[in-house]
Amino acid sequence: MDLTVVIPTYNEAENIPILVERIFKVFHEHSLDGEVIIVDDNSPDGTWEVARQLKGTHNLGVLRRVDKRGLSSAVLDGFQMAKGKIIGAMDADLSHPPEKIPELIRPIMIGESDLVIGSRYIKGGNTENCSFRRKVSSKIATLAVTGLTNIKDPMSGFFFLRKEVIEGVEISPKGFKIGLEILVKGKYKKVTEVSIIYSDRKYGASKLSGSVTLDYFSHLLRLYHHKFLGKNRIRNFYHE
Ligand SMILES: Nc1nc2c(ncn2[C@@H]2O[C@H](COP(=O)(O)OP(=O)(O)O)[C@@H](O)[C@H]2O)c(=O)[nH]1
Ligand SMILES: [Mg+2]
Repeated sequence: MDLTVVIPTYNEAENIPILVERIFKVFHEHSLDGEVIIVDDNSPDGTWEVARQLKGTHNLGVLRRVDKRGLSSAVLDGFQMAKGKIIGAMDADLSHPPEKIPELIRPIMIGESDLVIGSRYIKGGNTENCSFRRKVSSKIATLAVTGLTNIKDPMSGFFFLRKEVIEGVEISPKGFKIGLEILVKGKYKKVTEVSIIYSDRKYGASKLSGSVTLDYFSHLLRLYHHKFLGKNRIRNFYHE
């Protein structure tokens, strides 16, 4: 199988049918042998049930977790189930355009890259419909990681990688930024950014809260510690 797209969900019942249709349309149009895995943490709005009803003819897996909560751990559980040679993640809230998937996986498919990030902050990328507050907090969060990576949008939740990049790597299930964790700890030679237009959610609410922000900074401290005091200090800072 070419690729697996993992979608973490929490209260995304309105978004998920629209997103799933768009992804499989893209797979079909580009003759991609792909699967989608939705990892839902027992959403009160029944996202897992809505997702199960979409299975039909689609190559769609639904994991309903009742004992766990958290974005990064959901993506990791999805990766465990993945059958694709290329694995990746995207948000459920229609912020990430699935039509970009072929462009994102191409450098990996042709062996030019190991990890590809959908980037808002390179030429051609942008954010739409985002409040000023949200734009500023995203920029601050991104500035805070400049010592960890020179990637322009390391906080992106839209990314793909060769499965081997995280094989045998200890990836923390805590936190909201699994892509950043992979950028810092993953085994890769080349990482590429591909521009995307990010559009803020129309339906449902963001799960980013005060406690998530605190978690974010403690996560960053752990990653800085890993990078500068850990065993693999120099790995992956400079990307050509
Ligand atoms: N499974 C799971 N998914 C989550 C959790 N928190 C957020 N998500 C999903 O992760 C994605 C990003 O979350 P979102 O609230 O849009 O974050 P924001 O875009 O940073 O405001 C969405 O698809 C959410 O439904 C969680 O605790 N568990
Ligand atoms: Mg969102």
